[in-house]
Amino acid sequence: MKIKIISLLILLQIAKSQVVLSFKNSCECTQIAVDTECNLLYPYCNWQVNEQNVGSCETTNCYNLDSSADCVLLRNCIWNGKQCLSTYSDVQCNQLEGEKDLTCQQQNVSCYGITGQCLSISELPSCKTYQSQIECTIGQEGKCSWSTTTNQCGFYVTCEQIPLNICNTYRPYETNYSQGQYCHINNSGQCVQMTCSDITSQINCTFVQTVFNQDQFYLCQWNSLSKTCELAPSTSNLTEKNCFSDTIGTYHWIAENKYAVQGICFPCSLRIIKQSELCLCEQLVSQLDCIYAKTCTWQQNKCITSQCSQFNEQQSLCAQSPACMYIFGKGCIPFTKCSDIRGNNQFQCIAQSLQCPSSNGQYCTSLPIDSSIFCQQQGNAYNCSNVLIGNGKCYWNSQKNECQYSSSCYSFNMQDCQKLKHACYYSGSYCYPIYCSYFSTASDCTFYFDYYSGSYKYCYWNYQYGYCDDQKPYELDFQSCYTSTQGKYRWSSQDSKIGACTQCAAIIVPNKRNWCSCDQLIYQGDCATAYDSCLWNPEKSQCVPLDCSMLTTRNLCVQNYNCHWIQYQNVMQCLPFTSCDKLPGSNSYMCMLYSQRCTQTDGKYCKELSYTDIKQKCSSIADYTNCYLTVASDGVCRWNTQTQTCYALSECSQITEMSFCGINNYACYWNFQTNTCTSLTCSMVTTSSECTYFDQYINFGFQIQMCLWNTTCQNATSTNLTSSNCFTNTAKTYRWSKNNQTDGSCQSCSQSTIFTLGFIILISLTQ
Ligand SMILES: *[C@@H]1O[C@H](CO)[C@@H](O)[C@H](O)[C@H]1NC(C)=O
Ligand SMILES: *[C@@H]1O[C@H](CO)[C@@H](O)[C@H](O)[C@H]1NC(C)=O
Ligand SMILES: *[C@@H]1O[C@H](CO)[C@@H](O)[C@H](O)[C@H]1NC(C)=O
Ligand SMILES: *[C@@H]1O[C@H](CO)[C@@H](O)[C@H](O)[C@H]1NC(C)=O
Ligand SMILES: *[C@@H]1O[C@H](CO)[C@@H](O)[C@H](O)[C@H]1NC(C)=O
Ligand SMILES: *[C@@H]1O[C@H](CO)[C@@H](O)[C@H](O)[C@H]1NC(C)=O
Ligand SMILES: *[C@@H]1O[C@H](CO)[C@@H](O)[C@H](O)[C@H]1NC(C)=O
Ligand SMILES: *[C@@H]1O[C@H](CO)[C@@H](O)[C@H](O)[C@H]1NC(C)=O
Ligand SMILES: *[C@@H]1O[C@H](CO)[C@@H](O)[C@H](O)[C@H]1NC(C)=O
Ligand SMILES: CC(=O)N[C@H]1CO[C@H](CO)[C@@H](O)[C@@H]1O
Repeated sequence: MKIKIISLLILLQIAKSQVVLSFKNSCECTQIAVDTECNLLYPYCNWQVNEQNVGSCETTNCYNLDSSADCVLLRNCIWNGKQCLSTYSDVQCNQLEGEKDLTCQQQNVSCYGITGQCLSISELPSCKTYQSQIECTIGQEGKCSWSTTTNQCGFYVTCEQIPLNICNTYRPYETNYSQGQYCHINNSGQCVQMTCSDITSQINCTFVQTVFNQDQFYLCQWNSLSKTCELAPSTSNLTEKNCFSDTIGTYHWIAENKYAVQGICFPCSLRIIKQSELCLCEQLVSQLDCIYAKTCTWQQNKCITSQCSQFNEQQSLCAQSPACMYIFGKGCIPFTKCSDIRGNNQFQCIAQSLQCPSSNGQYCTSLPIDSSIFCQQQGNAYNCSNVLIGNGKCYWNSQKNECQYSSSCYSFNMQDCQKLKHACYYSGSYCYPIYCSYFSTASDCTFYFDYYSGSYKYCYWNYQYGYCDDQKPYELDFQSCYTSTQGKYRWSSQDSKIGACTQCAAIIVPNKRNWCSCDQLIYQGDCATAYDSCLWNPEKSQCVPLDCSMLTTRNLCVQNYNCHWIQYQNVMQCLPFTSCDKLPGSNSYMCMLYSQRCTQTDGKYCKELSYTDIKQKCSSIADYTNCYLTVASDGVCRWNTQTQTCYALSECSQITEMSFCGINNYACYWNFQTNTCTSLTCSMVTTSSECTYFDQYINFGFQIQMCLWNTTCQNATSTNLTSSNCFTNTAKTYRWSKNNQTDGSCQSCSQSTIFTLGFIILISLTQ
């Protein structure tokens, strides 16, 4: 029973000490409120004034563009020599049918050659194959350069390769936001990348472009004391005047009202993601991860949540820290409750605390429960495009003149779809969700946003086979584990050589309840639901346990009571469980990577958890890091900072942090009104799919309360359940008694003599 709406939501800010700008994050036309900013986005957007004299920034229609140069800049437009046409599906370069005297690029900027034989860049020959200086212009590598010393055509990938005589003037490509110079000769006489500090005037101190990446800019800022230009660590110095223009149109200014100076320079592409997925400071084991985590402080060999007063000068960090809130005039103070923060729109609220990303018109509130109603309440295209919700998206339906909600890409038309970069793509006549393998080049292969789950997904380029694959965080190393997962995974030890990249939100509550064993699952539908441990044998008409070797990922393997994930013949694989004892591991996280039965350690090797061994209680753990979220024989452990002791959690109400309340999503939920972690009941669940059961205890939930959806979510008993929900709504402790959907009853499995110790992963793992 996972209640989506109560999980804490947060915005993902760029967490590094530099601001990387990319056109992929450009503002949408309708996010812009001012004509001067809208004009900067011409021809993509244009300012329109209606009969009531109200202006708005609109997406340009191909038919309204009368020059080839403007037309070809728009992704879905093609110039045919006379007019700009809208294409409903992609026209390949070799299909272009323009007037004879048009070059390919005059019809579509991404096509080269002469009409009739237009080629896309990947179809061009390599620069190296050109024999003369005249041919040496563009090849499959991009811009080609002729070397007068070797009389050969080649290409450059770094400034260092560029001959000094052309260093200052070399342009790998031109963009609208070109910083003028890409490379320059430094004081040692070498040709190097232009950086912020090479810029000498305040007016030009905006951003620098990375030489060989057309879509990567670094924000600079002017230091008025030293009169130098430096790399900007954040966007907090940007003002109403330069917020939009200095960020190549990817941030916009949100003020309290038209006349207020207080405001914030806000990324247009920001989305709200679930904070419950992010690591808490206390979960970070390695010092490096703690340093990367901007709201944490490394102190006495442990990582702790920073004091709010440290963020008085850094509003965006203050707003990101779950423990703090930023109040205009007061600075950064400990978080109390949303209704203590004034704000009459979402942006004012987010600027003060990401935990309160909405407003009732006067004070900030948590995010509205129902996104579709929230979207509908947005009365104009500007408000509709700027509203932030957790998953899904609000979009303006100009035919119906209303703001609508969609949870996936499929409902967007071509124009909207094409603007949802890194989330959706348009093909044929449909809008589809993006996934890693959609990206066809290493430079595009970065991340995408999944509207359905409301989360970012990361990709990596597989150089061996040349394709874009889903990132496998557990393969990340000490250096990149935390940063590459944007703070969702952490390195499991203080030592860079020993350890693994492990997920913070995968908090496991061991469960002593009597799960049904595979052979007890008589109904084929129940066996199918237990797909991660059982398999239906059609010949025998029986449900049989899965062979460990069939579990090919670590997560499926470690959850299975009978298997463990270990190295055998130099490969990590899933083998029948034998013992935890010989497996090296100095803390609980490392040991659980073999099997979730191995939660204990003697400091060097792992040990199996025994519920009866009193030596394995939380109170016997003396060390802070090992205590934190270790699963011991009496439950999930926590550190008491007052008494400096380790204890087992038993009640939801013992939890005071919002993100930690998600430790058992089937037992506790965060109440935004009272700001407390509270026990769940069936009646709190608002959707039928989440109406299953709840755990009556936070830790070793022997007891559950079954729920059932009957217009609302209500308490139920096994007699209320049917073949379709008997197994699921009883936490796998009851099964349907006959292999017939309509005949039979919902019966307990616990009569069985086999005692199964099961584990639940509360947050589904993706690796
Ligand atoms: C322009 O050409 C590129 C490269 O082949 C292609 O991906 C793109 O879809 C074309 N644009 C249009 C509007 O057809
Ligand atoms: C700013 O940069 C442009 C382009 O490189 C240059 O022409 C101009 O002189 C610079 N302005 C100042 C004040 O340095
Ligand atoms: C010039 O660039 C080279 C190569 O990056 C570097 O090693 C050298 O220190 C730089 N010189 C100065 C004075 O910055
Ligand atoms: C930029 O920000 C820093 C600290 O955030 C501050 O010290 C400095 O005065 C600011 N500069 C300007 C021009 O606002
Ligand atoms: C748009 O949002 C602003 C700020 O919240 C609000 O003042 C305005 O009334 C909204 N407009 C409409 C039409 O809802
Ligand atoms: C739903 O609840 C009503 C009374 O509240 C009850 O009569 C009915 O049988 C219930 N439906 C099911 C499917 O249990
Ligand atoms: C539902 O069950 C819980 C305990 O399992 C109980 O506390 C609660 O009062 C029950 N609610 C109703 C409406 O009967
Ligand atoms: C469960 O069954 C009882 C008795 O038939 C009925 O009163 C109750 O409304 C049912 N509960 C639900 C949630 O349908
Ligand atoms: C399931 O049970 C119903 C009712 O007893 C019976 O009519 C039907 O034939 C059974 N179906 C199968 C596939 O056995
Ligand atoms: C803001 C800006 O510089 N826009 C320019 C982008 O490029 C087109 C075509 O090269 C120009 O017409 C715009 O003025």
